[in-house]
Parts: sequence; structure tokens; C-alpha cells
Amino acid sequence: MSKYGVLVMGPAGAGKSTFCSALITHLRNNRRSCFYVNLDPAAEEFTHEPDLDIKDLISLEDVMEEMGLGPNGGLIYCFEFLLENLDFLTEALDPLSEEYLIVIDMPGQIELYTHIPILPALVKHLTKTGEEDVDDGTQQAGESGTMMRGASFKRLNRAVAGLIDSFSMVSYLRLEVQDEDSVGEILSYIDDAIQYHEAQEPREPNDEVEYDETAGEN
Ligand SMILES: Nc1nc2c(ncn2[C@@H]2O[C@H](COP(=O)(O)OP(=O)(O)O)[C@@H](O)[C@H]2O)c(=O)[nH]1
Ligand SMILES: [Mg+2]
Repeated sequence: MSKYGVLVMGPAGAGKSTFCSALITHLRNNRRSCFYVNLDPAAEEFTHEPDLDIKDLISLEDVMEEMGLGPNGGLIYCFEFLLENLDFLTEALDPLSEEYLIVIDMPGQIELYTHIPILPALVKHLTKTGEEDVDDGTQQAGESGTMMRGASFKRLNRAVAGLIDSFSMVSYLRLEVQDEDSVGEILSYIDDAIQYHEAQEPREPNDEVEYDETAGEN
């Protein structure tokens, strides 16, 4: 069974957690299932309590105290620990059905992305979970020793960039976090990417939601 998620990344203070919170509010208002994962060991206050919190695996405060590390070193330690204990993620995500949107709130410290390969390792693990057809081709290409150079390489690059552009695989979207329609617009891009509506078609749950504004609990 496939699972779908949003990995929210960006520099510290960019608004990642604010975006996660707005997205989760929007999903809940529309009776959509979501699972909020906080992977920032330094995050303390949440609008929505995380369903899974890295702090339940390892605490930054404890690490700093016990290992004598500063905040950045401590954060790196926490992530290295997470990578050694990925069952913590897998066990929580495994039972989720494909209707869930998994929202993963990441820390922003640049060291985590530049000094250690946590992101590739994390993404590799997440895309492998429950999937059989993971393609490792990219890594093998680099090792083959037959690197393309010169004009043909430039043409290939241009063609790949054109493809990404034509299919809107990378886009910049403006978010006005207090505007429900703006959050909804971002969600519709996410839904397009994960083909949410195609998967939901037989049950059409959104039709019910849209017209049933008085329905029970949140
Ligand atoms: N003015 C403004 N402030 C924002 C915006 N997004 C987030 N903030 C504020 O910036 C601070 C950091 O946001 P946060 O979501 O915690 O950033 P994170 O470190 O990327 O998770 C908070 O005080 C937010 O209220 C925005 O779009 N505009
Ligand atoms: Mg944050």
C-alpha cells in the first residue's frame, strides 16, 4: 500500500511549522486524515500536537547535557540516532492507510543538510517503506565511470530541465498562511502530485465534506 507525505524543509525560521500547522488545520476542516510528524528535536510549542515526535525517541536537551554538545552538534547527534533507529518512524507510519497525508516537519539547521547525508538516507528509507519498486539507478549511474561531458551533456541537462518545467514538477507557490483559500491551493498542488483524487474517486468523500458544514466533531 502506498503512503503519501509532505516533507517540509527550509532554513530555520522560514515558516515550516507555521505552514504545517495551517495545512493540518485545513486538512482537518475538510475531514481529511493527516499524520503530523515532528522531526525537529528543538521544537517546543505546537498548534497541533504531533502524532509522532522525535523528542519521544531522543531529547536534544539530554543529548546536549550528557554528551556535552552545543545545539547544532546535539541536533546532528539526534539525527544520527534517528537514522540508527528508523523503526521509530516505520512502526508509526506502517499502519497508516493511503488516505492519510503524512506531514513531516523538519528542523532548519543547515548543518543537518550539508555535513551529514541525513536527508538522502531518510528519504531513501521513507520511499522504501512498503514499496517494492524503488529504483536505485541514480547511484549506479555515477559509479559507472561513463560520465557524459560537453555539448551532449548540456543538451541532456536542458532536456531534463525542460521536462521538469513542462510538467510543473518544481514550482514556486505563494502562501498566505492566514488565508484558507491560499492553503487550499497549496494542498491542491500536493493532491495533484500524489494523485489524491484519482485514488479517492470511487468513494468521493470530498463531495460530502463540502456540503456538510454542520457535521459533528473535528
Ligand atoms: N510575517 C510573517 N511571519 C511568519 C510567516 N511564517 C512564519 N512566520 C513567523 O516566523 C516565526 C518562525 O516560524 P516557524 O513556522 O516556527 O519557522 P520554522 O523554524 O521554519 O518552523 C514564527 O514566529 C512565525 O509566526 C510569514 O509568512 N510571515
Ligand atoms: Mg519549526
